[in-house]
Order: sequence, then structure tokens, then C-alpha cells
Amino acid sequence: MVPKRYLGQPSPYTHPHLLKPGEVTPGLTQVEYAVRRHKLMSLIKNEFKSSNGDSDHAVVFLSNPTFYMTNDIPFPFHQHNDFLYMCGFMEPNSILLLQNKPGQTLPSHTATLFVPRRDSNQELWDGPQSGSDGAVALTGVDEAFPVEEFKHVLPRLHDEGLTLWYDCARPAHPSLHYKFLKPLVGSLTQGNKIRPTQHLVQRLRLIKSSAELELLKKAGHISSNAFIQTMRSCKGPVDEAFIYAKFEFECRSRGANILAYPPVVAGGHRANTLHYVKNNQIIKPGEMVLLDGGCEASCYVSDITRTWPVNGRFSAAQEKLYQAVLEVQKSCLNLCFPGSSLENIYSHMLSLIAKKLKDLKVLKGYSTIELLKDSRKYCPHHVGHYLGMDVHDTPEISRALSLQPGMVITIEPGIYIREDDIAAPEELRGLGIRIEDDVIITEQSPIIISAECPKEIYDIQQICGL
Ligand SMILES: [Mn+2]
Repeated sequence: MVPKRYLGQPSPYTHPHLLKPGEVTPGLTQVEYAVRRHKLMSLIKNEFKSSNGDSDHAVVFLSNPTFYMTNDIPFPFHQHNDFLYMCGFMEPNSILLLQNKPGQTLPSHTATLFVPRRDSNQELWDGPQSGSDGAVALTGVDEAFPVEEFKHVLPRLHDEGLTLWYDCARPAHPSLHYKFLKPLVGSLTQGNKIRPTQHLVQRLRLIKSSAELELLKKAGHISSNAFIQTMRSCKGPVDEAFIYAKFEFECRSRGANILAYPPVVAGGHRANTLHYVKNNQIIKPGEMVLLDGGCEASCYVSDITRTWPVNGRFSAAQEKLYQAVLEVQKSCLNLCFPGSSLENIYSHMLSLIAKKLKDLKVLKGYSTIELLKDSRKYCPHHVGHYLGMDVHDTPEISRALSLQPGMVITIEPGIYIREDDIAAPEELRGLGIRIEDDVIITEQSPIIISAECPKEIYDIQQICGL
């Protein structure tokens, strides 16, 4: 039973508008989190079959610390996503320990949280804390203790015959690492008894459950509608900062917690700076704006890009280049099926872009290989990436891996023509266009999560004209 008092995060009792009974975070139940831990322990068991016969394993995940903007003023806390994925606990300065008890064989295990002790002075400044009892009731782990008590499990983690699974190369929480784990890691490294968890967790995070897919759809729905309202409200001349603020407002007022990443709001030729986030210039009537933005809602994110003319009418040159990118994007979306891969789709994108650039007389035809090489200059980024709790989700997973149902990817071709590109027709110079959608791979047709966000020229002109 979840206590009837406030905890350090929303609970079904205190926030019934966000969580149903049994849920740890919105849409995700205690059972789902327990299944994730069980799957992780099964992966560890399988990884170990082929090496020695050790049977004792402990897995440690650290939460994030609180980050500070300036003295004593914290940034809004965001949990470390691997820690969050494994238990759903949203307070800083915590540790999750999974271990098989002596005599237990994997995947059977015990899940223990070590969490901040409830402290009335701390609660005065930061609000309620869950404490050990709240942490167990909320997350459904087997037991929880104040974080200082982690020192009592250290002797057991030193055991001969125990393998520790822990990301010591980049510890999420440096001070917990130094306090508890660094000496342990030093002694275990020599015996080759320490293994990283990151690649195992990413293999799990790569394939989304049906509950996760619903949360991704929700993030896509919110962001798509925020795009529509943003397109509607900006008439040139308009400050990039206004578009940034408008987009964030429309996301958060629809239930998003934060933006998933600093959005790119790039007017005119600034669209050719791929990570332009200064967002402080005036966009003139007649120029286009490239907005790459997405929200995080209930721990899952969206990542959408649209490029449109701020006065709501495409010029002939803008229309020509936009239509070329749109055709490439739609063709890439048709390749989002099981057995294909991001690498395959990338090759397809490059050859289509080469063809379009030739048609547009940006590239003058020589051999196909030369065309492909040159088309990389006009689209220096990949066709897409995996998407989930992070915007660039599961980065350790190769893009050459075959797509499977339950994977979620972005498809985001672009063509960027520099202002000083004297090889390109003058009317196209300074234009940068990207169109990005979020896609669920299924056994049948892919589901475009961001389909509500307009991308046809006719639809964009209609919305901007309202
Ligand atoms: Mn993206």
C-alpha cells in the first residue's frame, strides 16, 4: 500500500490524475519494473554461461546527484535514465542493488533501494521525501534502507566468487562512487570481477513494451500539437526566442514535464548550423525557420523537425527544395520495417539525396560514387537514431542492427546549402531544410508517432494562414 502522505515523487494516492493504482511512474506498473529487473538478471545469466561457473552476481545502479545552477540553487532534478528504467525511483542520492542471495540462482534476485533518509530540515527546503518505507511501497522493490547503510553490504560485494555489474567508467553519481564503490572497484578490477551494465540495459531499453509505446505516442501527440500552435503564431519578422518560448509553452501546457533537449530554432541560413541553439536572431518575412524540438512527458520523449516559411507562403525555390526533402523522407519512411536497419535507410537516403541534388542542379553529374560522396556534404548527419527515454536513446546499439517490432527510431533527412556555395543555383543558397518524424517499427506498417504534425506544403500553408 502506498502511504497516504506526500512522497518524493507523484504517487497514485497523492496524484490520482497522473497515476493509476499500482503504477510507479505514469503508465508503468510495479509489475513492469519487476519484469525489467528479471530480464536484466536473465541477460546476466546468459552472458555468464560461456565463461566461468560463478553464480554470485550483484548489480549496482547509482541515481543522479542534484545539479546546481549556482550556489544552493538546484536545477530541476532529472533522474539518471538507466536507474529510472530499473526501478522508477525519482529521488537523487540513491542506489539500487540487485543480487542473488546465497543459494538463489539467477534470474531470481533481491532488489534493494538505498535512499535518502527522511530529514525534516531537508524537507523544509526541498519538499517531501519518500524515505525507505515510501520507496518500497511506491516502487515494489523487496526492501529499502537509508543510503548510509550501503556500507553494510560492501563486505559481501568483496566476496570471492562474486561478479559486480557496475558502470565504473562513468559513474552517474561521483560522490556516492567515491564514498562506497571506488575502493571496491579497485580490488575487483584486478580479479576481472567487474563488468559494465550499460550495454545490457540498452539492449532492454531498445525494445519498447506496449506501455512504453503508449507513452511515446503521448509525447509525440503533445509535441505535434505544439508545432501546430507554434506555426500558427509566428508571422515574420519574428524573433527565434519567441518561437522557442511558444513551443515550450505549448508543450508544457499540454502536460509535458520539460523539453527533451534545447530546441534548434534556426531562421534563414542559420539552419545550416546543425546544432544552432542560440535562438536569438530575427527571422525576416520570406525566410524559413527550422524548428527541431520535442518534449519529455512521463519519462519518454519525442524529437520532431519541421521547416516552414515564417510568412506562411513557400517561394518557388523554397518549395522546390522542400518538396525534394519531403520525397526523400517519405521514401525512407517506407523502409521502416523489420529486417531493415538505420544503416540501410541511411544508404537509401544518400542515394536519393544525390539524385535530388542532381535534379536541382546543385551537383553536376559525374560518377555515382562521386555524387554519393558529395551528397554527404549537403547532409552531414545520419538518417536517424533510436528514441525512447533519451532523445539519442541506446547509443551503444549499432545502427546496423536489424530493426525489430517495438523499436522506435527517427527519420530525419535534410539538405543544407551554404550561403557561399557558388556551385549551387543562387536561389537555393542559404536554405537548410530537415523533416523529422518518430516511427514505431511493427510487424505491419510502421506507426508514425508524429503524424499529426503537418509536413505537406498545402497543410503548412493552411495552418500558417489561419
Ligand atoms: Mn533527431
